[in-house]
Amino acid sequence: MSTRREFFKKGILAGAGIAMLNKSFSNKVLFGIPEDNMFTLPLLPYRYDALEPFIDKQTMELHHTKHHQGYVDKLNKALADEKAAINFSKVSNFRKIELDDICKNVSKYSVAVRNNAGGHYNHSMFWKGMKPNIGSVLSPPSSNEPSGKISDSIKSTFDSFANFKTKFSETAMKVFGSGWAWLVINKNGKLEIGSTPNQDNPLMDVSEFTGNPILGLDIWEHAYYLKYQNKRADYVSNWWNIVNWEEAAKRCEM
Ligand code: MN3
Repeated sequence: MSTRREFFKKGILAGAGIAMLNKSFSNKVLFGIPEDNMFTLPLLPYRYDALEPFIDKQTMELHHTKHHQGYVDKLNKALADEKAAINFSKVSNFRKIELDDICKNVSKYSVAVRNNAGGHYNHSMFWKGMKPNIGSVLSPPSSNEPSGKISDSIKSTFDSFANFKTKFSETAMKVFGSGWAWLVINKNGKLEIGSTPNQDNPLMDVSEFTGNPILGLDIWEHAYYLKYQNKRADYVSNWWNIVNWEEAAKRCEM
């Protein structure tokens, strides 16, 4: 029997076992079983001071080592709690859950999983969605505009890159309290701008705004308050200098 079929068969047997053990349980997470401490903090693809002067080193370090680490730790704990609640001990490891799967099926999980899976997904994407743009002594940082297919899509959807930036920035400014601004590919295959509250994201089955995330901007005060205080507009306009358009273009192809 092929490994794949064996794997699949084990999955079915394990699933049946769970169903027998937990007849009264509401079938949460039955599509997959969390492993202990399965999620870890990803390394940044650049140094903490690499996004200066647009995002300062101290903000980056705290944001990554405290905030993002916190989401990872709490996600692992929340998944372990769900696992304990449905007595998964005999059937562990039959399928590794991917972070995307959790987001897409997040209505089946606890609020703690929703908040922290979102926090982990959103920040992992946020770091990769930025890159250094230091310019040089003689020239200011480059204008940092996309090129190729993603640039064409932006122009055909929003008329111009400038219009797109204005619309995205307005959306970011309108987020009340904490949340995220997004560029996604929606279910019609079109680029669309929107926002989500808290650590929700457009992959989530509970989200009003849905799509495949291409770019995400963290609008929580912890993302900018040390450097920008209450001036969110300055944070947003400076962020355009460090958007990683190559990464965004890659995500369009996924
Ligand atoms: Mn954050």
